[in-house]
Amino acid sequence: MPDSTTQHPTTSAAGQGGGGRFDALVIGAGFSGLYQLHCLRDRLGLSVRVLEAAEGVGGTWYWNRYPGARCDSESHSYCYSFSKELLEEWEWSERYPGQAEILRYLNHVADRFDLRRDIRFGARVVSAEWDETAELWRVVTQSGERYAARFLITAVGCLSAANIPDIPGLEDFRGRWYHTGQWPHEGVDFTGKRVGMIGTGSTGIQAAPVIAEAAAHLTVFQRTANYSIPARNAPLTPEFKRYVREHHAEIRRVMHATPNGHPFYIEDRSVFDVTPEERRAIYEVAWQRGGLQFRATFRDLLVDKAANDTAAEFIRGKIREVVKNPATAAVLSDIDHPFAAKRPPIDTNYFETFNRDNVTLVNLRATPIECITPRGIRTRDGTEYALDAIVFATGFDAMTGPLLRMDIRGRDGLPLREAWRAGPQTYLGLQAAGFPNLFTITGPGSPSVLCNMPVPIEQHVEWITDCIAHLRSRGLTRIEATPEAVDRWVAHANDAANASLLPTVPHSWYLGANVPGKPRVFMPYAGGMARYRAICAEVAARGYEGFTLGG
Ligand code: N01
Repeated sequence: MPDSTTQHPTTSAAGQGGGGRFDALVIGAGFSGLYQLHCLRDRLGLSVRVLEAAEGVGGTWYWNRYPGARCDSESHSYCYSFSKELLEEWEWSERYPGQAEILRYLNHVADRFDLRRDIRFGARVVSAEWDETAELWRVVTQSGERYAARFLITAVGCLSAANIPDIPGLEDFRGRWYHTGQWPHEGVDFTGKRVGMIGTGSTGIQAAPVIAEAAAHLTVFQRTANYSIPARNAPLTPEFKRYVREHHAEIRRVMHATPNGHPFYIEDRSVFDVTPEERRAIYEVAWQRGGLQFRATFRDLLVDKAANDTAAEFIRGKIREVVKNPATAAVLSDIDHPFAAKRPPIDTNYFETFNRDNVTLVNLRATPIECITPRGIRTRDGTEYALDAIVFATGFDAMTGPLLRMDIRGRDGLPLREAWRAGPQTYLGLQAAGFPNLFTITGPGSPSVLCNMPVPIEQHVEWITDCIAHLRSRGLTRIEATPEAVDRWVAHANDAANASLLPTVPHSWYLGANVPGKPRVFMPYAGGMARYRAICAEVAARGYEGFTLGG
């Protein structure tokens, strides 16, 4: 085997000593990093080290501890499916799992598969450089530890680089401020506090109702009004738990057959196949059932603006029905983009929260934030909102942010930041040309954030594992995407996006529009997970077509 000289450093249950040479390095110990470690170590027998910035496993669920943090995928689908035993022994308690329960699950996985002994916690990777002569990635952490490995796999998540807007005056604010993705582990007690929250994406929509219950007053600063569907979260019934236990294989089959990896099909009917009354009744049933299934009521919601308008108008009507103050309802329902063309949130009492006496909505489209003052937030009309705390629910430098915050350099020292200056360029979202043996789990150009995340994560991890096994079984040491394959994939991914309404929203984070100066490129692959899986399988079956293999 090409890597047989690799050392297998001694291990301890308490975590790892620093530095060393391995067959593979994995950056990140969330959903993807944990499974990648398991596959490479326990299936292929490789020496692997996972480098994780946090002091524990969990990734997104380690950091995002904000009030109300909960997954928008249903619990029975938001988990690994690679292990029958794991599926059978874990039981979720609610329809949508909360942050603490998901973190418990990932800790259980880490223990069950004995993963911790190969994870180095508190190890933030700052640079990774390809050494062409040795055919090794050389990786350095913030504390100066040095690692080397033939294969480098980023498992850094798509939404892990916090986006804190550059609003003048923040440094002078006398209260406390928080970003939802870097929430204090000990929690924050908002009792009796005047809280301002900026942002009304999925996170802000989850956090507002919970913060409003504790705070003396909550002021929500809304720049773009958003749709939201009631989650209808509830404890799982014994019947549903039994159904899940008895139908794992079937549930998984559905998840693998659908474009978004969720455990439900998209109805094969057009909005215009039914009468307006029938359509309204269908939307009503979906509204009452709650959750992301609302999007699955018709096949043309995401491709036909006129079809989408019917869903959009239904939801706007619901907002106006729920919110008692007509002026507030008008600001909340003044939504400027098609339904689900930005990631659609689901909520528990979000719009209802604006009926509380201690909640105020500020319309930043009418009066943008001018600055943060020592006492609070001042908008351009001169109003100063006095605050004890500011919550930034302002999202992430998505998909490319976590990769580009590291200094990754490929062949001839090519910086990834340079290669992606005009936006990310990948083959299958798995590799960039000029970066041999570097794999990006759920990288830009793959379905990733458009899906129920464990599905694309498992598919990528398994594909990468099979690919490395293929190389090793043939005595090969390297694999690299060709520039032609990258160009073809970028063109195909653009076509897939342009066939939908998704790229039509100018302020979407899918396009990088939430981060000033970021190139406007539609980043995820919109062709659907099932189709993507088939393409990846075909590429592998053809001897890794579009890649150069060598060594
Ligand atoms: O972030 P977002 P998020 N001044 O970027 C506003 C996943 N997720 O953390 O739309 C004022 O969606 C911004 O306004 P605008 C999910 O994939 C999953 O909520 O840019 N406002 C927007 O309202 C989700 O999509 C789950 O005009 C500013 C908000 O901040 C993704 O994470 C839960 C501003 C940011 O919304 C990101 O969601 C939560 C400024 N300078 C999240 N800058 C689960 O499944 C930004 N905004 C549990």
